[in-house]
Amino acid sequence: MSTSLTIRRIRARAVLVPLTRPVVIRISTIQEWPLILVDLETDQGVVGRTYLGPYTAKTMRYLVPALEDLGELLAGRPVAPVSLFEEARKSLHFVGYEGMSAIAVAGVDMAAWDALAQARGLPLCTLLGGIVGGVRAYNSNGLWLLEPRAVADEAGELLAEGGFAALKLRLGRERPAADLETLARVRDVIGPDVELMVDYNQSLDLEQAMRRCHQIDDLGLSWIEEPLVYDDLDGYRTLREQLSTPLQIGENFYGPRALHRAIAHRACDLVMPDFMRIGGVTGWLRAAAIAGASGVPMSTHLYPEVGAHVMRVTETAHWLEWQSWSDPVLKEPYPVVDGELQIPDRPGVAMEWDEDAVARYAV
Ligand code: SMN
Ligand code: MG
Repeated sequence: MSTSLTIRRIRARAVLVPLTRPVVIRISTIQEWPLILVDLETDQGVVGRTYLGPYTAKTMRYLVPALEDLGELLAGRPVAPVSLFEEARKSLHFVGYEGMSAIAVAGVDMAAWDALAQARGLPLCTLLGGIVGGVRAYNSNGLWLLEPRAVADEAGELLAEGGFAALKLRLGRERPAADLETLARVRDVIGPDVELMVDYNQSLDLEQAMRRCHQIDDLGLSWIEEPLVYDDLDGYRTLREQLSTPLQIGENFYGPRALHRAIAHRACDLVMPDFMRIGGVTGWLRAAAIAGASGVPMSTHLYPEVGAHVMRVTETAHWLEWQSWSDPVLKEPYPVVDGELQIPDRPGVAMEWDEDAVARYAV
């Protein structure tokens, strides 16, 4: 049976949502989280929804018109996500399909998958061949580059937020000793059994990374994420050969081929694509096939709702990154129970906007 759903237009709205715990990393501090709310309207009344979180408020000025332009291009087309993905991407070949182009296409893709699943009356993971359920998650809501004592206190709070068994800590302070003190204090608070990941957010050069990663290599960490600038695959490979802790990268992969390149280059042990960069659900499924065939564990980056659905059908599914940053604009945020994000048994990805909140945070 062919789909009877056709695209009418794409509506994109920018909001700035206040963060309970501001993001503090070496390269910036973020107090309010920018979100573009994407509504893919169909002629049949179904509305596919997703959001994009492009890190800076100003970026939204370029992405909103790009999304609306794609809506004009695709108006009248059937809601067939893979075909839409190809057409949207090809329309941007000349400008290149990384960066803003890729992010806009990912937004269309995620909204299209949501619309299709809604129209079929199935949760997205069911449409993809999986079963609704929980997905093991780590709490990534905090533990930024604050003073060591404050970070340790926060670690206790974060564990209690949803019965979590894993947390991610940010590293890369000016003084390596302050990072080490933070790790020791956090471990004291959480005990030996909680899994701990660390993220340097690309803040080190190779020489610093060698020194600083060796200092933490025997702490039983679950992974060390992005110590180097994201595209230095040679550096990552060198580092990986020296470390026993798994090296994690992927939030900056633009498209499945970037993931393939990193794995083929032996630059990492683990991968964690971001939905707006890997190419939404379509890009994720293609990347997951490569990670699966290579035996590389795959985790999500941001986008916990759509992330939960695709993790249920990902061969090497590892950890879901959980943040509650979009919760303020959602009517019914996904619950966390015993450290697992629970997929609701509702059609699509089931994200309806809380329109009062959207009006409050509109920019
Ligand atoms: C991150 C995510 C969002 C904002 C800043 C940093 C981080 C992560 O790299 O992996 O969670
Ligand atoms: Mg990261």
